[in-house]
Amino acid sequence: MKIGIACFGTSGGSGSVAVGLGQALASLGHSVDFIAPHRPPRLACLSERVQFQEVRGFDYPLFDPADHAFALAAKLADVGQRKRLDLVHAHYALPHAVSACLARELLRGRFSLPVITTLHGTDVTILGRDPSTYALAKYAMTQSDGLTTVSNFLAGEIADRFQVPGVRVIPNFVDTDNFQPGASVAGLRERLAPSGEKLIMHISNFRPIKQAGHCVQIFSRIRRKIRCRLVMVGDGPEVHRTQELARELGVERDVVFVGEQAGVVDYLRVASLLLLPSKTESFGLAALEAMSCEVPVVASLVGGLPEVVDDGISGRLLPCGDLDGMAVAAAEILANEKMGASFGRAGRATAINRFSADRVVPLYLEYYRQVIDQFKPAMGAPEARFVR
Ligand code: GMT
Repeated sequence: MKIGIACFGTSGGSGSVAVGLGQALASLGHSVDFIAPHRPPRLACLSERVQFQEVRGFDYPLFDPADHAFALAAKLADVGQRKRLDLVHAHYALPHAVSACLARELLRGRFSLPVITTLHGTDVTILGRDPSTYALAKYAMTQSDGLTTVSNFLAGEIADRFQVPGVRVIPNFVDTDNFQPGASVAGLRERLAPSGEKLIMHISNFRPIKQAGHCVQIFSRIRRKIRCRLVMVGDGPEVHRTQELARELGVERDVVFVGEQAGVVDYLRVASLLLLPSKTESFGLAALEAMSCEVPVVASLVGGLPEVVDDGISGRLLPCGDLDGMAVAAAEILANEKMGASFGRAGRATAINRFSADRVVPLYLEYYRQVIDQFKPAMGAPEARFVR
């Protein structure tokens, strides 16, 4: 198949899933065109089967550079027809799914371009709450020819908030060959833990929903009992405020902000724990990637995380905001090597048995074929509905 993938060019979870899916599809012999404003950070290498089509804003003075959605629709229609794509897979409702549906309509009567949308989380839980974006998000859901989401939790949110039932749940996945325990890059552990401290990792895009400040508050509690350091991986709007908080709590010497890192796996390989105290997570890809590297997870008991982390088996899940509870749970794991190793082994088993690319990517392929088969005959029916 020839697949177009519309996604963010940033390092957030939906972009990471989109890149992982495209690369897996290419390794199975399909050809994939990524269509985005910037090359996604994890899209390391291109080939004749994996290409990147940059979406540039219209060079027209009256147009606001923010008119990205129109430029995306035009690019999708151009690439779709020129490369005779079998379908477009839009990751995230806005702007990707709306632009993909517009591209399909631009081609109607000349070329059939089915649209499959995957809803990833904040496109439902945040954009779905805001009246100015609710209608657009609902349009994306009802006009897509196929609709998937990443957890049963989010499928429930979609049904409740948008009255769109029967969304296909295809979970996020992890490349368990890449995300596996092992030697990290030379010197990284020594640089991060010069006195052999245990390393607690937080990996996110530092948006408010991640509650990075809670990580520092939890860490300040753990540090009283255990020699450890907190490594903050990623970048985003909350970094500066989180650095300020570390200074206020007097722990700034043991909290390391390393910014965006293409090699997240290298940091996970030197971690003793992943901390993810988010306000909500539709799935929590960072937790799955940590588990695949045999890193125990302490996270909020919210959203889709209980579908990923088994409390007391591969990590600990505590109520969002329970800083003392998360600190006690984390300290217990760090102090008990056997517990940490057991949680790590169980986490990797979960990654391999439930969320590996080998298991999940075929589910997308089967769904693609269903949607294409359903779409072609109904090509003339403007009210084509998505495959349930
Ligand atoms: O906020 C982020 O983590 C980025 C966001 C996104 O849409 O890029 O992540 C969402 O999608 C990820 C991949 O499906 C999920 O693992 C995250 O849980 C989800 N984030 C939230 O729901 C807050």
